[in-house]
Amino acid sequence: MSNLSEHYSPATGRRLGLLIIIMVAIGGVLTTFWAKTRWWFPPVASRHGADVDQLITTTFIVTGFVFFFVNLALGIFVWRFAAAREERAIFWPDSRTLELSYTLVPTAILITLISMGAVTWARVHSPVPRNALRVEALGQQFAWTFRYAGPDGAFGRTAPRFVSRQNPRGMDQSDAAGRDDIIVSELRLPVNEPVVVLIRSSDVIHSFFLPNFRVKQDAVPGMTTQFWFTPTRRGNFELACAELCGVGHYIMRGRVVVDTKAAVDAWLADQSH
Ligand SMILES: [Cu+2]
Repeated sequence: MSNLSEHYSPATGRRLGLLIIIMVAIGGVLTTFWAKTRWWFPPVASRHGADVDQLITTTFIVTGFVFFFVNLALGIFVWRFAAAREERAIFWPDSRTLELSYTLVPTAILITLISMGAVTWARVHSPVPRNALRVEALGQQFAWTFRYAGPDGAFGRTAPRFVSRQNPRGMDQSDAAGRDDIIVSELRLPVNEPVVVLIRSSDVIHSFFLPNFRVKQDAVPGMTTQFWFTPTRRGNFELACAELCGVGHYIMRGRVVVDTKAAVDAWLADQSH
């Protein structure tokens, strides 16, 4: 029976160890920093978005340290102990201190990260403020349209039996509340005011994704999902469908304009006649 270690020299072990340290430990970290300059999140434009970013940054720092030191240690051990023929590893049949520390330290770190996530999640998904502007977003292959309640502040009734090509929302024409509803193809929101988007789909599952606002919520046929947030910056932003929903998925984009309340109100008044 041939001894495997005869085929490997300490030099091979050192090269392999060095490769792990350079490629994984150092290369992985540098690549992340480089990627951060070009493929990172777009600038945040919502109140809760800042909390989400903070959470992601903290998670990256903690897991980044673990990633770096674990792979550094792996590289060092491969370097140091490769092809050591006579050496026998030092081991403990059991070590209370060691076992407790490698169990409790990761547990504490994970519980901290998960609690921070749970707190942020609870804040993001807290009850909708009473004064929030209500807008309905409808996803259909392959576009988004929006409905504002109009001057009466109430959405007209909808029902599945009214859904047709001309009436993808299923608006009930006999409901007076729906007569002044405003249906538009772009979303305009007042800055620094809470908005709740009621999200629907008329065909398959889509996903209402506003990268700048750190908002992502599935649009599910047969139900209304929702997401409330507060835009904090004026400007034009992208809405994308983030659920592969068919051949035209890639064109399923929309525009979100955030402006002063007066400008949005004036625009809405303009749409209604
Ligand atoms: Cu879609």
